[in-house]
Amino acid sequence: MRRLSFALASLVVPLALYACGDDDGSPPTSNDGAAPAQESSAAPDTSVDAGRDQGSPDALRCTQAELDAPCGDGGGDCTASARIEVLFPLGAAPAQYEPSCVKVKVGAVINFAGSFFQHPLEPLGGDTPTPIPLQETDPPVGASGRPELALTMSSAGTFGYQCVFHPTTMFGVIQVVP
Ligand SMILES: [Cu+2]
Repeated sequence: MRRLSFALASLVVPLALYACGDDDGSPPTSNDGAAPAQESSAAPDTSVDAGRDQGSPDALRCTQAELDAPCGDGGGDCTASARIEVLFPLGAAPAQYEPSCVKVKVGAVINFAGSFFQHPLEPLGGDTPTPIPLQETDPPVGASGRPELALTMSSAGTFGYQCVFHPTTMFGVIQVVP
């Protein structure tokens, strides 16, 4: 008999909760947190400008103008450099990759330096296959004093990336030219 009572109680409680939730007239919450509806995409256009952030999950968020700008702290055309350091935070607070929009030549090394544990790196958008891996754990600390992931850009293409945790704050594009 005890067992039966327990079974009845476990049936009644969820029913009571359900009825209670129904009484307040609030709309269903099953859609909370869902991604916003995507705009229907027209014919594919693979140019960087066309891929700029317009709500598409794999949009590249650097313009070609940004990638063509003179190489500086913010990135740009760094095809004269054999190695680019892309810095991001060690702490949990998000901050944009520096630089975030970079153009280099085939053979250049992009050295990501920061906490991959706090800011997991993931490829997003652009050409495939991408040289940018999903990196969720910290590689060894390098000369920058931060965990470093050195990636050799072995083929031409345009490759997007972002932080898994802070995709609206931390994102970038590496364009590799012959
Ligand atoms: Cu992050």
